[in-house]
Parts: sequence; C-alpha cells; structure tokens
Amino acid sequence: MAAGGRAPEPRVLICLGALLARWVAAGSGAVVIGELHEDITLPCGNISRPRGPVTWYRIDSEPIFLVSSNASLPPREPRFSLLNTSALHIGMLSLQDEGNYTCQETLNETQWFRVWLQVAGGPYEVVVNISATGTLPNGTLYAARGSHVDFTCSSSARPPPVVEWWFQGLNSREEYFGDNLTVSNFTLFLMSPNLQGNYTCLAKNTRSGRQRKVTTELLVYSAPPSAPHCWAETSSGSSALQLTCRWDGGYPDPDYLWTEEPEGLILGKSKLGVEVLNQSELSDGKKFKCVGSHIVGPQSGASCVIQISSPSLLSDPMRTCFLGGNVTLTCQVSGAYPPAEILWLRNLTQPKVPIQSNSRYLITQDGQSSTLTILNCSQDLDEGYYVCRAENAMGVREVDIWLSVKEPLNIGGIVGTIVSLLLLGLAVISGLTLYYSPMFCWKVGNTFRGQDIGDVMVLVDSEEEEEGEEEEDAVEEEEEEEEEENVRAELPKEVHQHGHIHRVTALVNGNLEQMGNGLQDLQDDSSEPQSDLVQEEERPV
Ligand SMILES: *[C@@H]1O[C@H](CO)[C@@H](O)[C@H](O)[C@H]1NC(C)=O
Ligand SMILES: *[C@@H]1O[C@H](CO)[C@@H](O)[C@H](O)[C@H]1NC(C)=O
Ligand SMILES: *[C@@H]1O[C@H](CO)[C@@H](O)[C@H](O)[C@H]1NC(C)=O
Ligand SMILES: *[C@@H]1O[C@H](CO)[C@@H](O)[C@H](O)[C@H]1NC(C)=O
Ligand SMILES: *[C@@H]1O[C@H](CO)[C@@H](O)[C@H](O)[C@H]1NC(C)=O
Ligand SMILES: *[C@@H]1O[C@H](CO)[C@@H](O)[C@H](O)[C@H]1NC(C)=O
Ligand SMILES: *[C@@H]1O[C@H](CO)[C@@H](O)[C@H](O)[C@H]1NC(C)=O
Ligand SMILES: *[C@@H]1O[C@H](CO)[C@@H](O)[C@H](O)[C@H]1NC(C)=O
Ligand SMILES: *[C@@H]1O[C@H](CO)[C@@H](O)[C@H](O)[C@H]1NC(C)=O
Ligand SMILES: *[C@@H]1O[C@H](CO)[C@@H](O)[C@H](O)[C@H]1NC(C)=O
Ligand SMILES: *[C@@H]1O[C@H](CO)[C@@H](O)[C@H](O)[C@H]1NC(C)=O
Ligand SMILES: *[C@H]1O[C@H](CO)[C@@H](O)[C@H](O)[C@H]1NC(C)=O
Repeated sequence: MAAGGRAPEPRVLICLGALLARWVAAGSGAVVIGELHEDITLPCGNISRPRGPVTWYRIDSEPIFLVSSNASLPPREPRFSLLNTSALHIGMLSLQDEGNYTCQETLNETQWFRVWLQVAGGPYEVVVNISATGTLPNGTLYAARGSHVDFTCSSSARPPPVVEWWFQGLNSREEYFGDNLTVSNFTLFLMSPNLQGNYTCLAKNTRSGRQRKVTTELLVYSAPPSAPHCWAETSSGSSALQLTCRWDGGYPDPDYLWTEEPEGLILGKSKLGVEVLNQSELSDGKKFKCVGSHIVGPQSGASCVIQISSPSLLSDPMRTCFLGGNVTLTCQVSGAYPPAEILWLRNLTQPKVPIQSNSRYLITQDGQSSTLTILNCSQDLDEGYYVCRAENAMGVREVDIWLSVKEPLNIGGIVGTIVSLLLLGLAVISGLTLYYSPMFCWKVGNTFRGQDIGDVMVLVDSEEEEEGEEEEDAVEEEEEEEEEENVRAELPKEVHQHGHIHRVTALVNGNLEQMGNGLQDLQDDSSEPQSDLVQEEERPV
C-alpha cells in the first residue's frame, strides 16, 4: 500500500523544501501541545473557507508524507487521518511525534501552513516524604514541637516539572511556602504549633499546565512542660474519695493511669485523670500513683504520688475565759490527706449540731487550723466542753476542750508588770546579797519576813490572760528547788490548799512559758497539750 502512495514524494518534496526555507524564515506557524498517549488534531491554518485538497507532511531531516485528501494516497500510519478534510488527527501520541508538521493546500495557488507539535507528559506520581516524628493510626503525621522536619517532594514529567510546596495552617489562607524554593526539598527547624497544618506538594507541567498535588496533614505535638500534679479530695455529698491528676500544657491531652502503690494495681486509665474510690477501698496511709503519658513525652511517662491519711488533732485541753471577755480556742489538724473538714461542736444540749459563726461565736479557719472565738463569755452558757472534730474520707477525730469561765481580776496588766519588775529588781539584789553574804542576808531575810507585806500579791499576767489569772492559786511549788535558775521572790504568805500548807512562790523572771508548764504540772498530771491520741479526759482543778 505504501509503495503507491509514496511514488510522488520526491517531486513534491523538492519544492516543499524550498518553500519551507522561506516559510521558516518568516517565522510564522502555530504551536500545538499534545498530551502523551492522547489524541491530537493539528489544524491546517485557521481558514474557515471551503478547503482545497490538503496534504500533510512531517518535517524531519527530510519531509515525510503522512496523509492526503486524495483518497488514492493512503495515510502513512493508521494513527494519521484527516479531519474535516483539512486537519491532521494523530491518535495515541508518543514522544516521537514531537516535531514540526506542515500542510499543503492547493487552490488557485499552493499554500503551506506549519504546525509545531510539542508533546507534554505528566506530572506523574508525586512522591512526598516528610520525616516527621511518627504516624498516627489514621495515617496523619505528627512532629514534636521544637524538632526539625525534612520535606522532600519529587515528581517526574516531560518536560521536568516545577515542584513547589504550599502550606495551609488552621484558619489561614494557603500560602506559598518559602518563596525562594528552587528545589523541592526543604527543612523546617524548630517546629512550632503555627506550623501545624496541611502541606501540599504541587508538581506542575510547564508545557501543558497540568498539575498534580499531594496534601499531607502534619500535626505539631508537644508534651506538657512541667511535671504532673495530683491530689485527692472528698467528693461533695458523699464519702467517696476523688483522685485527680493534671498534666497540663501539652498537645494533645495526655493519658492518665492511676495505680495503687506499691503493688501497681490499676485503678483506671483515662483522658480525664479522675478516679473515684469509695470508702471501702480506702485505708489509712495508702499510696496512689498517677502516671501521665504523652505521645511525644518521655517514654516512661511522668508521675506523681499521693498518700492518704486520717487527721490528727492538736489542741489545748483547757482554756479559761473571763466573764464578759473573749476567748479563742484553737484546733490544729495535722497529717490529714485529703484535708479534713473541721467542725466545732458543743457537748451540751445539741451535741450533734456544729457551732456556726454568729454574734456569739466567731469561727475562722486558716488551712488546717481552726479557731473558735467565744465572745462575751458567760458562765452559764459557755462553760463546759467544746469538741473540735476533724473529718476526711479516711476517718474522724475529735478532741474535747474544757472552757472555764472566771471572774475577771481587778488588777490591770500594767500594774502587774510594774510590780513584777519591782520585785524582780528586789529579788536580784537579794540574790546577789545572799550569794556574797548568806549570813547577812539571813538576817535581812528575817527582817524582811518580819515586815508586814503578807498581802502583796504578785502577778505575772497581762499578755496571756489564760495563764496570768491562774497563777494566784496555781503557782505553787515546793520551796527548795535548787536547780531552778529562776530567781524567786519569796513571799511569806501561807496558803491552805488541798489540806497542805504551801509557800506561794511567784516566778518573776518573766519566763511565762516555763511558768505555764509549771502551772499545768500542778493542775493535772498531764503537762502535754491534749491530742486526740490522749483519750483520758482533762478535768479542771
Ligand atoms: C490522486 O493521486 C493519484 C495518484 O498519485 C493521482 O493520480 C491523482 O491525480 C490524484 N488526484 C487528485 C485530484 O489530485
Ligand atoms: C469540523 O467541521 C465541523 C463543521 O464544519 C465543525 O463543527 C468542527 O468543529 C470541525 N472540527 C475540527 C476539528 O475543526
Ligand atoms: C520546529 O521549528 C522551530 C522553528 O520554527 C524550531 O525551533 C524547532 O526546533 C523545530 N522542532 C523540531 C523538533 O525540529
Ligand atoms: C481563485 O480563482 C477564482 C476563480 O477561479 C477566483 O475567483 C479567486 O479570487 C481566486 N482566488 C485567489 C486567492 O486568487
Ligand atoms: C523519607 O526520608 C527519610 C530521611 O530523610 C528516610 O529515612 C526514609 O526512608 C524516607 N522514606 C521514604 C518512604 O522514602
Ligand atoms: C487523625 O487523628 C488525629 C488525632 O486523633 C486527628 O487530629 C486528625 O484530624 C486525624 N486525621 C484524619 C485525616 O482523620
Ligand atoms: C530531594 O530529596 C530527594 C529524596 O530524598 C532526593 O532524591 C533529591 O536528591 C533531593 N534534592 C535535593 C536538591 O536535595
Ligand atoms: C534564593 O535561592 C538562591 C539559589 O537557591 C540563593 O542563591 C539565594 O540566596 C536565595 N535567596 C534568598 C533570599 O534566600
Ligand atoms: C487539612 O486537610 C484535611 C482534609 O482536607 C482537613 O480536614 C483539615 O481541616 C485540614 N487542616 C488544616 C489545618 O487546614
Ligand atoms: C471581744 O471581741 C469583740 C469582737 O472582736 C470585740 O468587739 C470586743 O471588744 C472584745 N471584747 C473584749 C473584752 O476584748
Ligand atoms: C460529752 O462529754 C461526755 C463527757 O464529758 C462524753 O462522755 C460524751 O461522749 C461527750 N459527747 C460528745 C458528743 O462529745
Ligand atoms: C488566523 O486568523 C486570524 C484572524 O482571523 C489571524 O490574525 C491569524 O494570523 C491567522 N493565522 C494564525 C496562524 O492564527
């Protein structure tokens, strides 16, 4: 078939060659871009008038006949055909089809039209590699905050494609990422939350304008910056204990695991970090550990431990109030975890009802220390037992405090102080004299005793009303306690008490604390402040 068709070629081609030279010099001609493996149609000029006979050639080193409107000349290959009697249609473009083509139209005179066919391919597969920290189960990538991430993107195309990266963060417009990227690889150092978003690698065929892109979502995760902290609290309205663990500041939220120590018994695993234990699961001194784990945090997680314990109470066993005065009872809770609720109760007609702050009572609490101030003490109403009660999920403790109400003494604190100071001076002098000349002093002492000062009352009172007013009947000691460093003023007053005769000795060195202890020694057999562990009742003298 080809032999018949190609017979006229040499002749035609000679003049074709001459025409081409002219025509190429003129520089006219259209460019048509075809897509690899697809069909393409090359027009023979852009004339819309009725066409004359048309013949198509390919211009290589020498022109090659392709197809003609003369039906007696068969096309070179079945891929070539004439469309609308003038245009060249090529099926299944291959790279070899790229080149210059020309069509010859014969009317009154022969016309030539040149077409430059360019073949474009791709971009084909876009290969993206983001060297992030890891991949989530759903395929999303994540990187740790502060880490550095490499982005590479490659694709192939004919001609070689332009490859560029685009970035879209949350609620922001897509931006060209790094507008100086001549290469498709780049690295982001120090990933930060605002770099979280969708990264798109776009490969573009410069010839065909075809694009292909791959979008990858990259999350920027960060572990909480500080250690977790945990605490226990009594659930409101119930006796259950709520354990809470917080490890904030990370993204996403961490997971929490509560275990009972030291066995490591698992209580629960959650995103909330809260576990509720009912009272049957609790015992004094038990330890619980919370381990927070974060996807980009330390491998072993971060933990905190709490130990629950029942309250202990510390309080003065007894207090005294002047009639019409005020007195403050203090109750100190220690060792309670979770913190105890502290209540004051009056062991009288309504033993179960807690005392509320009102015009007569003032309750203040500072941390685990509570004070009850009784205003305007009255003997009938206020004297008696007060109960301080501390309760947490681990247990309840109570301590009784005895309040006695007394008539106020008439001597003011200033007078007392002055007298005390005078006596102190006197005592020092006496002491010195005694030291240097005991005999002389003995005489002086006798003289002194002879004088009528029996009704001088020594008070070391004033600042601490509760101790001062008790010394009158309480500061009594056996006379000869040599090791005591206190300087004493001996008073000749003899007091009958408990059926014994005591010499009243007033301590005048101002050591109130020591004196206070001495007082208590005498008042009762217990010199310690009463604690909840001391079960026996303190009774007033
Ligand atoms: C078609 O081609 C044949 C063979 O080359 C030729 O003899 C004939 O004259 C042509 N017809 C026209 C109309 O050009
Ligand atoms: C072929 O001709 C028809 C009618 O003349 C026209 O509609 C069509 O667009 C033409 N096709 C090409 C490829 O030029
Ligand atoms: C096609 O012709 C143009 C000039 O018009 C030339 O620059 C180009 O290289 C030619 N293409 C081929 C494949 O020969
Ligand atoms: C071609 O010839 C026809 C008559 O045969 C004439 O009418 C027409 O103008 C001519 N065209 C050109 C471009 O010379
Ligand atoms: C991605 O890049 C990293 C290093 O840059 C390399 O270790 C890894 O094998 C690459 N992954 C793929 C799928 O090419
Ligand atoms: C994958 O999971 C992460 C975390 O659960 C989520 O933030 C992200 O939106 C998910 N991505 C897709 C594509 O579902
Ligand atoms: C970009 O990364 C790819 C894949 O890792 C690599 O083949 C290519 O050479 C890199 N290009 C440049 C310019 O670094
Ligand atoms: C842009 O890239 C070129 C070559 O990669 C480099 O020489 C030039 O310094 C870069 N400019 C900026 C502003 O980064
Ligand atoms: C990233 O793309 C996914 C899927 O198109 C979309 O759900 C997500 O919201 C995008 N993320 C951002 C930060 O735009
Ligand atoms: C008792 O306390 C109340 C209220 O603080 C105060 O007004 C009152 O003066 C106090 N009474 C005495 C005797 O200190
Ligand atoms: C009240 O006090 C008495 C004895 O002082 C004691 O036996 C009793 O348990 C107390 N009641 C309360 C509720 O504290
Ligand atoms: C096609 O026609 C237009 C006007 O119709 C003309 O400007 C142009 O030069 C013609 N040739 C080509 C190759 O487009």
